[in-house]
Amino acid sequence: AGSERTLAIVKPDGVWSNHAEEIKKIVLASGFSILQEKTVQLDEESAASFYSEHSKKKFFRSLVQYMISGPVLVMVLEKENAIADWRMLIGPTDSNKAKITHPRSIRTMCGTDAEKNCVHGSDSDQSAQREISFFFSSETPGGTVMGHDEL
Ligand code: YYY
Ligand code: MG
Repeated sequence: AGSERTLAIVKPDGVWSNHAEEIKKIVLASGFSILQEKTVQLDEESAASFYSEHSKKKFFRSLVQYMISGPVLVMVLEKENAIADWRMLIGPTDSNKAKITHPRSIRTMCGTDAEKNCVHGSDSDQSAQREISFFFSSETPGGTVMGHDEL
């Protein structure tokens, strides 16, 4: 028990399709606190670094291009069991499968396929710590912060 933190991202397709506000409402209605948030434009190097665990996969180059195709909304979420509960809310990786098995999930709501799946969630406590510091520590800023005026 006790509170836990996870990293959530609304990916470029989710920002483009105007789902960021709706997703934030779901986050808050589900009992999470949003501790920090920012909108950032990732560059190729930072997107590749964020997803470095997948660097040998055949989808990696396409994934990096997708992640830099527009701004993303990055949030630190906190609640008891935040990591597993956020993964449960977003649903399975492939939005096409989510539509069948998890019809009420966020990836069903705004994702398209196995790549353009609208949202990210840390998959473990170790990943959450790495990903939160990736975006929110001053040493590794993880992309250019966008003023909301520019969006
Ligand atoms: O953690 P999660 O995002 O659900 O999936 P991962 O297996 O960690 O893959 C990360 C990311 O890679 C996924 O969100 C989309 C992309 N991807 C892909 O483009 N094609 C696949 N077949 C699998 C994953
Ligand atoms: Mg993952």
